[in-house]
Amino acid sequence: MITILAGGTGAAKFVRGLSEIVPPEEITIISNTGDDCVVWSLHVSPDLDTIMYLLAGLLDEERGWGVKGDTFTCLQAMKRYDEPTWFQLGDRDLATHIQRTKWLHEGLMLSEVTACLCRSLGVRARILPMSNDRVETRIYTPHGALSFQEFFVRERWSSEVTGVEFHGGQRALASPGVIEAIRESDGVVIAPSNPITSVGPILSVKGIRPALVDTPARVIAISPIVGGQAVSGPAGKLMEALGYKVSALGVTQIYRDFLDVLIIDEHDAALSPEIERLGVRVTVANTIMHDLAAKVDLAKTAMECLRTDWGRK
Ligand code: FO1
Repeated sequence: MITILAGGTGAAKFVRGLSEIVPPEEITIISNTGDDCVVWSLHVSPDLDTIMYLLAGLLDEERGWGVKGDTFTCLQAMKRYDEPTWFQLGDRDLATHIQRTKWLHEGLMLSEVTACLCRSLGVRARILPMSNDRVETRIYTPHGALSFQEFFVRERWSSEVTGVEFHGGQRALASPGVIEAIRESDGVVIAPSNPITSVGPILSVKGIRPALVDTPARVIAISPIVGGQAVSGPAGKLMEALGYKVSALGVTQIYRDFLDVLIIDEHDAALSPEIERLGVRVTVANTIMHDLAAKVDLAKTAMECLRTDWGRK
């Protein structure tokens, strides 16, 4: 069993490659829910849905979110009611949010709802929300706090960032199966996701970070920072705002207490000695996943890192 900590488009690309070489029944994905939002009274879980759609063969892989070939007729109609339409929900995607919201109102937990949605869509890998409790990523700016989607989509991450909070994280309990997956896996992979706002909320949930520190499984991560820049999105901006170096070294600092191996890009090979001085082994590979072959190659590298005999933890 391989457990992946995932959030956003980088994770989806990695899981796409992994799904070509590991049977779905052997994959558990622990997904960020700090980006969840309520749109038109519907509960939207973007990172859960991205992985779910990917594994169901429904994801718009070019955009990195939503359902491929979706239409936006409802969104256009909502404009006539002066409802906010900056967060674009497609018509087919809406069915997922309507169903999720219905089941949540009927009293199911988010993890149960996710399992039901996955079953309906034929997803055989296990997708677990990090928590059934609400953990909300808040981005602080000089003009006040924004939710993650306000910062990321509405403001196109242009606001100055003065802080990040995972509101509710310390009280939140890991959802059923999360701690066991980390403890009992053959390996744990932190996907090449934003370490602050995709992986950070997962690590904020009570018990998850200690489980990563204690697990007998090897824990590896793939750096989402290449050549001093995020491969996509605001990871660099957020790392800088929180005082980390925008480099694979900064990624190491964030994960250092539980990380065994960091996969860094070929462009960053020169950082290897400094990273290894922090007690983390390094593997150098092409981490830019432009096509399916590159996604599969990176997944194979990650699986080799889990298998290589580097001695015990
Ligand atoms: N990202 C955008 O950049 N613009 C959107 O309008 C947008 C809508 C959207 C709807 C459903 C969904 O599941 C994801 C959506 N995303 C959109 C992506 C989302 O903001 C990000 O993938 C994550 O929250 C970051 O991991």
